[in-house]
Amino acid sequence: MVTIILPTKNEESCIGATITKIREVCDSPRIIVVDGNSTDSTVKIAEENGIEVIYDHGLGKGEALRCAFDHVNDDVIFLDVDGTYPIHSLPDFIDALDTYDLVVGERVEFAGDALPKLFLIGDIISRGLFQVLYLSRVDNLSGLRGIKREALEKLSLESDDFGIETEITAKAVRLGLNIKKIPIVYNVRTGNSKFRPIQDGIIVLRAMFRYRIKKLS
Ligand SMILES: Nc1nc2c(ncn2[C@@H]2O[C@H](COP(=O)(O)OP(=O)(O)OP(=O)(O)O)[C@@H](O)[C@H]2O)c(=O)[nH]1
Ligand SMILES: [Mg+2]
Repeated sequence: MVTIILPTKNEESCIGATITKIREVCDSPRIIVVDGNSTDSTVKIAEENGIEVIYDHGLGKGEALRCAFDHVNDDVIFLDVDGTYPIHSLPDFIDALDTYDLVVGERVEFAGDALPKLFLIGDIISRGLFQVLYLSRVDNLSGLRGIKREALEKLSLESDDFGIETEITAKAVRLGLNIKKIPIVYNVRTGNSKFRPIQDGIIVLRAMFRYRIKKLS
């Protein structure tokens, strides 16, 4: 069984459409929203759509995802609700979780202006550095992933912030987990980004080095 986890913070412009699209392509999916105390109608729209909503403790996307991982006992898939990730590919992620520990939506194409120049440069640096440090080519920032429950236990995640995807990727590589990359197109975002290029860029870099040297049990 797989639970689809949707982290949200003020995403009223896209949460409804995302839920509808997931239901169109997945057979009776279990979906939960983990919300970061949105001040708009995000939670209301999710609940009107019959979705269970839980809340993080205000520390960031990483903490939100960890709350959701703890809340369920299933394998998990998580993705941004902002329209950037291809929902039609979710069945491939669900299938891949039969065989793989970690399934990563590898962003191989950026549609239109999906990533502004500064973000694109940051993304190239991040992926290049990850490859140098971990000798592995995986999209360490992709926000569309599936993780098997047993793998989640092994990862012992601790990031509160936007370092979470890098932590997952780094630990999965170092622990020798079975990783499947599914090529995806990254689309233009609906609504406002929560990613702050400088602060969050530094957080990602810190995670990259921390999980290179940290002793893993
Ligand atoms: N629960 C919760 N969700 C968050 C928090 N911060 C961001 N999110 C959600 O996590 C997802 C990723 O945030 P984004 O703002 O899309 O960040 P990003 O994908 O790096 O940046 P873009 O490329 O601009 O989309 C979105 O669905 C957000 O609503 C938070 O503190 N708590
Ligand atoms: Mg996003």
